Amino acid sequence: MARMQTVAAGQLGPIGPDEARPRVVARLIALLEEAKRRSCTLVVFPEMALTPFFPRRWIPRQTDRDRYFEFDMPSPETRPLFEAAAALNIGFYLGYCEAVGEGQDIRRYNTSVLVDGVGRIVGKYRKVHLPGNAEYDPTLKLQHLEACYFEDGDLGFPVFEAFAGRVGMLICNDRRWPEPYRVLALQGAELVCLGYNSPAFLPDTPEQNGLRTFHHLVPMQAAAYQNGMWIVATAKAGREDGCDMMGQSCVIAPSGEVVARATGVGDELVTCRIDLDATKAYKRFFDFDTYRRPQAYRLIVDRQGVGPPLSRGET
Ligand code: CDV
Repeated sequence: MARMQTVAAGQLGPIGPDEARPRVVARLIALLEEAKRRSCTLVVFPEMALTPFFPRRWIPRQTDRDRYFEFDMPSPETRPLFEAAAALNIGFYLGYCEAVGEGQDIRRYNTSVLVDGVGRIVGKYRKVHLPGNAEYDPTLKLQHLEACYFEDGDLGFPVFEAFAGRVGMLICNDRRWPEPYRVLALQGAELVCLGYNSPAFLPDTPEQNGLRTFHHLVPMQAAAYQNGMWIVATAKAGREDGCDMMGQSCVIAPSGEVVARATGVGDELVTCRIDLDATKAYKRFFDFDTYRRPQAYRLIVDRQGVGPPLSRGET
């Protein structure tokens, strides 16, 4: 039996430095309205979908950083998005900067929420793999200060029953690591929603020769196939705050094939009709119950970085 959903990547063009939340929310609502015309049930928006990607800037004072954070979700400014989604009966994934707590005890995360078709938050994820520097380094051509502005996500990789299936969430750099997908797949995830902000060029990396898009896609395509899952990956695109973003939002099938892809670098809805039951053939092929050998993989959780070779018989 097919479990069909029409899903969309709600790609965003750049968000201006002084673009107020209500203006951004209006852009998100316009994408939801287009999604309704195309019969979508779920729209995946990018990482930090309410603000510019501020970690590429050094902002010394916390009070100045806090304008990028949401202390409530929804807030008076973001509630219209939730109301529009409920009125249109469309769910969404939204990436944003989350602040929790009060006074001296405020914690800040790079977060996403999954919202169902009646405007209810059904899941939250906090980014685990925060790239970049924990301190400002003036010698770098491009700052990336996520590790300075956010704490590591503390919610693990949860999976939620939603949209007729099991849904997990990841954020940007998470997509380059194999472990998150497998942790989601071990909980039966069939669909992974992922928002990202990836520069089109990264100075000081081995990606100067046109490999950026390849390195964006190859881990997701491998993960979709190895774990039997759909992936909807959504970019912030275009030139934002002096930085060209890669765009390339896409939908990846459990076969590992890219089945839908953005063509531009502005606000754009990439839609795809997916069958969650198409995951089954791949999950059956890899048949974790029969073929996985966790006892042989112990090093993956016991060791963080590279160390000496194991002794004979050790795992
Ligand atoms: N926002 C990100 O996580 N960006 C990273 C870059 C900086 C490596 C990414 O994986 O695209």
